Amino acid sequence: MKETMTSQLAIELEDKYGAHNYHPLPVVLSKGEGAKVWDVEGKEYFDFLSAYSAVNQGHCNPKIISALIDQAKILTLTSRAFYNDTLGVYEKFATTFFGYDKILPMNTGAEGDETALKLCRKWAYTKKGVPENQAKIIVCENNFHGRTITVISMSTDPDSRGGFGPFTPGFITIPYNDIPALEKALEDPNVAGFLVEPIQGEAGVFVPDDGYLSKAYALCKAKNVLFIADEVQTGIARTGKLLACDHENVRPDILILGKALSGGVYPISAVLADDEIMLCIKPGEHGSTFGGNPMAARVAVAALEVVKEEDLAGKAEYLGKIFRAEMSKLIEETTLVKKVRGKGLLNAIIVNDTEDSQTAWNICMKMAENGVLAKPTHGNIIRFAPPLVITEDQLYDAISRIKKSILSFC
Ligand code: IF1
Repeated sequence: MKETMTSQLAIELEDKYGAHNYHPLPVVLSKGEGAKVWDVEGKEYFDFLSAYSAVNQGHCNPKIISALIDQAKILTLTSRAFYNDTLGVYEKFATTFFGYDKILPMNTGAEGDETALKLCRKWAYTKKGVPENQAKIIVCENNFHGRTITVISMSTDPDSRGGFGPFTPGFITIPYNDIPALEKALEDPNVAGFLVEPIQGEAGVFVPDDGYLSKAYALCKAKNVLFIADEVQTGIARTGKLLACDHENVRPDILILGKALSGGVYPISAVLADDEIMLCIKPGEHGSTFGGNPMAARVAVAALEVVKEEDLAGKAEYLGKIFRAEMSKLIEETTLVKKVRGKGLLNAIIVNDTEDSQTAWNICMKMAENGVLAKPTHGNIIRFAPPLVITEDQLYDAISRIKKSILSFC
């Protein structure tokens, strides 16, 4: 007899049979629609994490789901050993949508970053003339680009890299949002690229100074170094523009996308670049079994159409201003909230406590009780990133629940 699922049972099953590589909030979700999710017992929540900005188009977006279901009945996977009738259509759509010559389709964000690193190194050896195996890539402290060995080799977070050595060489680490430090690092003639998040998400929604991205881009261009933007979390309208780099009119030499490229329906990532860079990788030099499969091709086109048809960037811009204005009022009302920061609907509050305090976690537990789901990033920072389809009324409703939760600790 099939056991009736309960939250408790779900948690027990995961604890007994699953790796313990996460510490989730004790909420067991079973349904999602738009900006809302429901747990196994039917309790309703506003989702203010959006699976780390993968569900920008809303949970189970009907247009994306119907593209998935439609293609699933026809052809799901061919591998790239053969052509198929969906990939080229997607590639033309996506390169036109973002304004690049070519796209290299992958699956996860980490694979997107890995692909960008390989592309940058290949370009360094074949086009810039960097001696073989001498290419260096500049990265920023407190970055987050994924969990593979080479990607954590770039990380400065002990939790991400501790105990996983030895690490991949060839990275120079500089402070984020520090133009002089970048200028100095660029003096090394073997530098091939600068990989940067336009806003550091995991680090706690660190928004760099206005002009940082454009100055960094100019410095890279002056030294014939590729500007590589990891927009896996900040892209696809999350920060109020299609790409976070658009806020400064910076066009990355290599653009990395993931997460909401599928609206959270399917693992899809991509790297976009112009021919001079992209064609450095020759047939047989890179790929993946599922990269650019027909399901991903159909889902990604639908997900991007939703972004444009529903003006999700405009919504994120407008609603994000309301969110920050309302949350900033808390700074006057309680010492518990030290700062509010973000762009579009990628925001965070800094809880006036130390990194290792339980306060942020306890606030998230109270918010869950009050019907809003969010999770602390580092210790005392709570990220707020609802689906971009949230309505203004829903946003105000969620804000009042968030305020009530925070003020219950005062
Ligand atoms: C986890 C963090 C966020 C990303 C950026 C690449 C990737 C990510 C800017 C890799 C992925 C996810 C990974 C997930 C939780 C989440 C996360 F907390 F880990 F750091 F969003 F901030 N570039 N971020 O944010 O993409 O391979 O996961 O598809 O690992 O716990 P992925």
